[in-house]
Order: sequence, then structure tokens, then C-alpha cells
Amino acid sequence: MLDKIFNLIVELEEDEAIGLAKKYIEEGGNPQKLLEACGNAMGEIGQRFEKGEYFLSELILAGDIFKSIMEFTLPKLKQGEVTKVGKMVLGTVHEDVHNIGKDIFKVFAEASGFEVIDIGIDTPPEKFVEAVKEHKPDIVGMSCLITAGVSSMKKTVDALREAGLRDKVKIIIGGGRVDEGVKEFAGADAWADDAAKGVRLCKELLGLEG
Ligand code: B12
Repeated sequence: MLDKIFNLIVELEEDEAIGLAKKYIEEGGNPQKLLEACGNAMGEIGQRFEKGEYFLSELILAGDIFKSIMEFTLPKLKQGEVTKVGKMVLGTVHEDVHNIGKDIFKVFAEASGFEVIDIGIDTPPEKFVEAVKEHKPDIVGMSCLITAGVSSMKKTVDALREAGLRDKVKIIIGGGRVDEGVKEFAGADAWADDAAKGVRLCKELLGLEG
């Protein structure tokens, strides 16, 4: 069924894709596997966009389909009581409005015991600084899907350093546009391009078992 959902999303068959995804969840399907299939479909849609086969309107529709599926899938990931392991300020960086991956990572982190303060999308460095001053998190998470966001991440880390806060937090970056080189460039402590790995790394950064 997951292959079918993948294909329906890639072909932007909105109603059918959402309907089948709902059926999958109602029949006890694995929410993580469903999100993985949706994420893979987004990757394929991104490639079609790059090749000029899809346009911005298709990206927008794809985002809407994914958001509708997340509405009934993310609550399934939330378990009952979890032991609190730490606090995180999380946002998508300046100039980047993609929020789907950030929202998924947030739910994964909450399900593992992190209190997450979500400061939204297109977040300027000053807003990260203010949030760190106010909430005193253990971790700052930045999501970035576009090239323009890479320098925003560096500017954010620099702003935290200038405010004397860099050594008080661990910084993890995530999203489709990050890798080891970007981590080094931005001055972050860790990077992940999938939510489950991201949460494991967050725990490791705090000296907890991943
Ligand atoms: C949907 C989409 C949109 C939607 C977003 C809707 C929304 N509400 O988010 C809309 C239409 C708004 C959009 C706009 C644009 N987009 Co767009 N978009 C996509 C698309 C198809 C899917 C993104 C997505 O949701 N993926 C699924 C999620 C689940 O994956 P993810 O974000 O990587 O998240 C996972 C992990 O990375 C991780 N994670 C995410 N965040 C974090 C954070 C932390 C801390 C951690 C640890 C982990 C973590 O957890 C998630 C789950 O495992 C991608 C293609 C792609 N390959 O990603 C292009 C893509 C990102 N977009 C692209 C572009 C170019 C644009 C536009 C510039 C287009 C334009 N001409 O206007 C604008 C940018 C606007 C802006 N200023 O930000 C390019 C970026 C290329 C680049 N290198 O810069 C891509 C890669 C498409 C492509 N191949 O060309 N887009």
C-alpha cells in the first residue's frame, strides 16, 4: 500500500493519496513508514521540479497533500507520558519557509522526551538569540532545505556566539540541504537529514544514550 501512496503523491492525486494514507493508518499501518514514503515522494517531486517537469504550483500542491497526511499521522507518533530529557528551541532558518520536515522532527523529538519551543519558519538570527535567552534550551535545532538558508545558519550560530550563548547550547542542523560540510561551515555540533537520526544525535549531544 505504501508504494501506491508514494505513486499517488508523486502524481499529485490529492484526494486518492490522502484517502489511501488515512486507510493505511486506520488499518494499523506504521506511521513512521508512512511519513518515510511521503518524504520519498517529496524527493521525487523535487527532482521533477528541478528537471522542469513540475512547477511551483505542483510543489505547493505536494506540500498541501503532505500536510493533510501529517494531520492524522503525527498524533499517532505521540505516545503517553515520556521522561523529559531536555529542552530545544527549533526553527526553520531565515529565508526558508519549508516547515514540513521541521514539524515532523518536532514530533519525533517530543515523543522522545524533548520539550520543543517551535519558533517557526523564515526565522532571523535575532529571533533564535531571543528564544535562547528566554527559554534557556539545551539544544538549538535549525531546519534548512534551500541553499540560501546555509548562510542563515552560519549567521545564526555567529549571532549566538556574539551574544555569549554559543557555549551554553548544543546546535543541530537538519533538512535536505545539510551535510558534514555545511555543519562545519555553519559551526554546528551535529547534522541529520532524517528525524529519527536527529533525535538520536540530540540525545548523544547531551551525553544520553542515543
Ligand atoms: C514541498 C516543497 C515546497 C513547498 C513547502 C511547503 C511547506 N509548507 O513546507 C513550497 C511550495 C512552499 C516550496 C517553496 C520553495 N521551494 Co521547495 N520544495 C518542496 C519539496 C518538494 C518537499 C520538501 C519537503 O517537505 N520534504 C519532506 C520533508 C519530510 O523532508 P525534510 O524537510 O528533509 O525533513 C526530514 C529531515 O530532513 C529531517 N529534518 C528536517 N528539519 C530538521 C531539523 C533538524 C534540527 C533535524 C535534526 C532534522 C530535520 O526530518 C524530516 C523527516 O525525516 C522539496 C524537495 C525535496 N527534495 O525536499 C523542494 C525544495 C526544497 N524546494 C526548492 C525550491 C527551489 C523552492 C523555492 C525556491 C521555489 C521557488 N522558485 O519559489 C521555494 C522557496 C521558498 C523559500 N523561501 O523557502 C528546492 C531547493 C533547492 C536548493 N538547493 O535551494 C527543492 C530541493 C526542490 C528541488 N529539488 O529543486 N517548496
